[in-house]
Amino acid sequence: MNSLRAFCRAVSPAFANCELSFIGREPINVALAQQQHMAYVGALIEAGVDVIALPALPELADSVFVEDTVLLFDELAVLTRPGAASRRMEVQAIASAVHHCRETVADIVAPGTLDGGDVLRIGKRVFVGLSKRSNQAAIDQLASILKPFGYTVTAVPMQECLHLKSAVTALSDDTVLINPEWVQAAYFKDYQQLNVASSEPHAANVVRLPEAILMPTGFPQTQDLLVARGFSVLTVDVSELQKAEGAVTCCSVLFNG
Ligand code: CIR
Repeated sequence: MNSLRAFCRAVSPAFANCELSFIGREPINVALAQQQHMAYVGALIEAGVDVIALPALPELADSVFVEDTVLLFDELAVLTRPGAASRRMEVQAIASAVHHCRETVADIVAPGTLDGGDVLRIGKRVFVGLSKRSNQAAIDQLASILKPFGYTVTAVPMQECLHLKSAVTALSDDTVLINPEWVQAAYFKDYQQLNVASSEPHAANVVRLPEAILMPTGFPQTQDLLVARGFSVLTVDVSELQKAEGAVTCCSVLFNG
């Protein structure tokens, strides 16, 4: 288990039919989304990640957002039950690949609903957004599944954004990047907190790589804040993925392999 690996799935030709919850629908250039996704995968590979590239699923519009379908811990995997019914088939599509990576695979079951975008793991602590997509039943199931492995699970109420990781992600084991308008900072009181620039509410969603933070282009003030704190920052243009309410964490499931 010493290399960093990631599942990524190519953008579906049906991408323009994506689910939307908190933003309005704008025309999506699917070919450009596919190019941007390839550049995102390229950035992961360049950063030393061993990417497992999964094929596009023509029927499943949102399937590029693999993060929502599975949680990968060192000890086990947890297949989710996404909150949007249109996305549940995505879980079946990734299950066999997941079984190749972990011997223990648990499932979130009805009435639980859970999107991986709501799950923020920092060390042995797991924060789960109580969002439009993820409910208390799933959080209770996850807590029981993870307890034998020493993880503690905390439910975090949230508003005005799709997923917990739209509002807060980890920059390191002791620092989070947070938009305190969308989630209460008190839940993360055990961590140093760096607030996104107030003019860049969507900037909190970043991917923590071993040597750098990967974030979307278009958030220059927050990027400067990270650099001033000593983080090395890589950027990718994900404008077409953002029109589908996605960002950078959602396009990969990172795990130790
Ligand atoms: C959805 O509404 O499910 C997709 N259009 C966007 C999902 C983005 N996922 C994520 O940030 N983890």
